[in-house]
Amino acid sequence: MSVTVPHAAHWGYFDAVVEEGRVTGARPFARDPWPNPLVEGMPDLVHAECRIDRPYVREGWLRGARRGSPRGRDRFVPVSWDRATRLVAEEVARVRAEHGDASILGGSYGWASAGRFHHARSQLHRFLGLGGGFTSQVTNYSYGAGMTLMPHVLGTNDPVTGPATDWRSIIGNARLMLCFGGLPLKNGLVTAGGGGAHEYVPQMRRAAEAGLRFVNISPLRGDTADFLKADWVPIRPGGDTAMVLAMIHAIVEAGMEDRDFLSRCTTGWNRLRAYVMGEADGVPKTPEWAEALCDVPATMIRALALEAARVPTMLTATWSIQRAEHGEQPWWALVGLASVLGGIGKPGQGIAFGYGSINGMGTSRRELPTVNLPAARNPVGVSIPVARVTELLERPGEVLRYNGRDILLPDIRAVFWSGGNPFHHHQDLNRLARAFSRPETIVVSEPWWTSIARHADIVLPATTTLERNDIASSSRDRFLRAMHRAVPPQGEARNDHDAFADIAEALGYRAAFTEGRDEGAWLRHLYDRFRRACAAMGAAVPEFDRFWAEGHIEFSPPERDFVGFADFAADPAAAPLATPSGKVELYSETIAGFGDPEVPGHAVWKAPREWLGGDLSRFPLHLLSSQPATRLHGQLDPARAARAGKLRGREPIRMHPADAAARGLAAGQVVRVFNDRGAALAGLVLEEGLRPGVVTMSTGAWWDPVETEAGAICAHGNPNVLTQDTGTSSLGQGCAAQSCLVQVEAWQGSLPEVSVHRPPQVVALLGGGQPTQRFVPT
Ligand SMILES: Nc1nc2c(c(=O)[nH]1)N[C@H]1C(S)=C(S)[C@@H](COP(=O)(O)OP(=O)(O)OC[C@H]3O[C@@H](n4cnc5c(=O)[nH]c(N)nc54)[C@H](O)[C@@H]3O)O[C@H]1N2
Ligand SMILES: Nc1nc2c(c(=O)[nH]1)N[C@H]1C(S)=C(S)[C@@H](COP(=O)(O)OP(=O)(O)OC[C@H]3O[C@@H](n4cnc5c(=O)[nH]c(N)nc54)[C@H](O)[C@@H]3O)O[C@H]1N2
Ligand SMILES: [Mo]
Repeated sequence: MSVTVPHAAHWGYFDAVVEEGRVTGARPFARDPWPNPLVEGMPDLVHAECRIDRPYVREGWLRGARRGSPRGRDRFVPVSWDRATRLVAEEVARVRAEHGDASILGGSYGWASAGRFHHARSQLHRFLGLGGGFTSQVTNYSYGAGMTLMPHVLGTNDPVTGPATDWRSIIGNARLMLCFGGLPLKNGLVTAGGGGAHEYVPQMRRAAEAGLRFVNISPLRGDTADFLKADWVPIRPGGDTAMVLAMIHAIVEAGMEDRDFLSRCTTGWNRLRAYVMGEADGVPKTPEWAEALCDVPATMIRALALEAARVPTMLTATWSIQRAEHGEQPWWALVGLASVLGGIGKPGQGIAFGYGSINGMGTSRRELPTVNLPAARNPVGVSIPVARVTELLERPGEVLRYNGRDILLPDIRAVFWSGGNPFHHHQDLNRLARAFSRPETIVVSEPWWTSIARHADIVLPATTTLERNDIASSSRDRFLRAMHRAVPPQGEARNDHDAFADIAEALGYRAAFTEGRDEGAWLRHLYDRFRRACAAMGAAVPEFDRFWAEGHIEFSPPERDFVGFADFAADPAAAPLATPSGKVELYSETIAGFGDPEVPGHAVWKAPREWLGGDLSRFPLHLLSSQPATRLHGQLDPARAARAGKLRGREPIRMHPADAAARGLAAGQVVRVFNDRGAALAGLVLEEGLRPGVVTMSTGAWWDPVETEAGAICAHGNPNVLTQDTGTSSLGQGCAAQSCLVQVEAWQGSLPEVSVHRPPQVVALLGGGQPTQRFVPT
């Protein structure tokens, strides 16, 4: 007997097939125009060998090894839920009493699962917030630099997060779309909060059919779909700012800048112009100047600039190009180019970031509320920019400069992580691991033995999404999804909400945490709030019971195209931007006032430390670590698609055939990718459509450190052992993973086993529930 139940993940809505208490399949949502095959991996996740079957405590921690003890190597001791709950409660109480609330790091960055009630990070924040607060994290890994910059420049992050000028408007009005970083197909498989409709490909197909001309400015030809028939401009990674400044130069030189827009709608054009034309520093930013930096022929830069000045043009850049040293600059320069073209606020023109980064950017959608767990207030006012987590642990008592402020870094004693994996998302993992030896206690809730679970002292086994009821909701999707529980909790796994409710009880605030509701009551409550908010905006939504029975709600798209900044461009005095001047700030007095010569008041060219234009004597290849086609980050790594994508069990590295030939390397071979920060094994794939000198590896292979004759190495191929852990700049302090040089050589040794998809070593239990080994808890 098999039944199907409606459900959802970030990688798409699906119907789970359940047979005899097991999830045996998943069928994509019937209404999805471009269904995501990754949903088929759901059974592999629920019933994975690496599920955490019960609570555990690190053996060394039980013996009293706390601050300074290396994590990630000890065995784990199975404990009961009662004991785990008590240990966590005692630690929270002790650390709060001895060191203060700010000594708990609870930022817990990460994507967790799609359901909005059981969203692990939201549950954790609620639990820690109501208990006295915690040190938190602001911004994100996706566009941390860009989202700090844009409020200064445009007064909003709408062109990054949406709503952004929609595809209908682009298709109907633009003739040219310049795509920095392309519009990679793989990125459109994912919607934060779950998507019922993958509109990414259908929209682009319509654009191609309408005759819109695309230009793919990216080191990788495959960053635009073949059907777009895009011209490929294989730019040097990190060179975008130079190219964009030179396009501005070419347009000004031709006298084609939109003077009306520049004077009505921007401030500081004279400053940016003086810099670009070389009046400020004696270096005109000509296409010839840029060619030497970004390695795009000056003739091509000039031709593209003048074409953009002649025809209605939409500009876009992927989020990844700001995930680099000085990552703020290419985006700021692009706002400058969009202003010079005068397209901001006109139908189908202007600029937005991320049409190529995630499903739903530019999808027509009514502005409606989403379902969300209400956040509890966090009484501790300390937050760090998320990608500075290693520094936080390394430099207590010191100051971190961020966005014009000095943040005094607290001394972190306890770390909580739920629904995120810093050993997936963070850079320079060997350094992160050293920093993770500093706290006294690390508590992690996870369904699987991911690297963050392996670095915990107390491990709480969480249910997977298919073991609970929930609601999926995304601001970038026109559906709302009922997520029905498919199977009971596996092993002793529990919902994060229930685990934190019990810990809150031990600490005396269960009622505040649960508000007296169980899962069912919470879902009705959150849904009713959403329904009322929709009603206030004139949208009728069915009652909960009907929604739940039918499995989803669909909202019809709005009748009118959405054009970002239309009101502002029509009348900047009547609809000013939320910037100090009310206009687009091509020069920002605020940023200039922060006083960092690396980030002056307008977009500038600053050469990165690690890129192909610099010193290549030791590490001559530029490594781009991109989003994986076969996974979402580290999630789904144990599932079928990701496994099938590996070569001899290792993550692929893509390299131009000429670079491989120069090293005597052949396709299919296992290679060692290395620099001074670390080394990883990878399976070699040759790629003609890649700029020579650039190699790419996807993120997400679970970190599997092993000691070999050649030193420590990730046996599996996690690129974050290689990436540099530095802020984009003192302005955004974003993740700069894309500025990374490496070398690649044949792997000569015997192949170490990849064992990270199996549970770690556990101290075995005998019948009575006591560990076989004697240990003395202290
Ligand atoms: N080198 C390099 N690094 C990067 C990037 C890059 O481009 N290059 N990109 C960055 C970006 S943009 C991002 S967004 C980050 C992503 O980084 P993360 O969001 O941290 O990555 P995920 O693997 O999605 O982590 C989510 C974790 O939540 C766990 N989880 C899922 N469901 C539940 C649940 O119900 N309960 C609990 N407790 N846990 C659950 C999963 O097992 C998983 O370990 O990575 C960043 N890192
Ligand atoms: N399948 C899948 N889709 C995903 C995700 C996933 O894990 N899996 N993650 C989602 C998340 S959290 C995010 S934030 C988005 C991220 O979306 P992005 O940040 O846009 O994704 P990336 O793959 O890092 O980069 C896109 C392309 O930019 C190009 N590029 C890199 N550096 C440069 C440069 O210096 N100059 C130029 N011109 N091009 C460059 C690369 O060739 C790359 O293919 O993806 C989302 N979509
Ligand atoms: Mo992201």
